[in-house]
Amino acid sequence: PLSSDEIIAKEKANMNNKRFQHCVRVSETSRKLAKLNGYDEDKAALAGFVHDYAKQVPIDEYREVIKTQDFDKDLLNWNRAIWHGIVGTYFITRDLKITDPEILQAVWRHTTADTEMTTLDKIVFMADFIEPGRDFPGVDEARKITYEDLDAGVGYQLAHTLEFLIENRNKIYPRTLEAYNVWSVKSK
Ligand code: DGI
Ligand code: FE
Ligand code: FE
Ligand code: FE
Repeated sequence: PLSSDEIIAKEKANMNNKRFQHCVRVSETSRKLAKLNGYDEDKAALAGFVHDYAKQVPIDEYREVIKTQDFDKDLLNWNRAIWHGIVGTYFITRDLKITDPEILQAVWRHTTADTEMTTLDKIVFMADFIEPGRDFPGVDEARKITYEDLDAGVGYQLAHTLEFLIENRNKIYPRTLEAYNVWSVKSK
């Protein structure tokens, strides 16, 4: 495996400083959420740190990887917003030599969420949304809810994201909608 210093150097070289600072804050927030939820803090901090590793990979490179590696070819109909988590796992394994399936799954799910989420999946998903650099209407409520109840935070974020996507007439990734039905909808 690579040393922490090597991972930090590679991450820094793969993105602009603004995104690097976001990744540092997601790492710190993931550590905090891990402590609150009885999860391995170092593992959560690493997953949070690398979650956006591939966010600035060129589109052509993504298309090439989706075509040649074992990814659902329907991904070619999507964009970097969806690719950087799912296909980002490929670049994280290739470049950072991280193979821990729990970390890779949390990165995979960090944008779209999923119908079933592990504690680590939820930690990274929520840390990305509430890290201290985030500033949008509702973020303080999101922080309060998430620190009280991680699952409630997931439901809040998915409803918030769906509202945002629909407001802007964006295409909804089906898995995001399925996750919303599980985590955000009140029981009958
Ligand atoms: O990478 P970050 O900006 O830190 O955060 P993120 O990975 O949560 O990405 C958020 C972006 O992804 C935001 O612009 C909304 C977009 N997104 C999330 N779910 C969907 C989506 N975009 C589309 N088109 N469809 C989705 O279902
Ligand atoms: Fe992201
Ligand atoms: Fe997110
Ligand atoms: Fe992020």
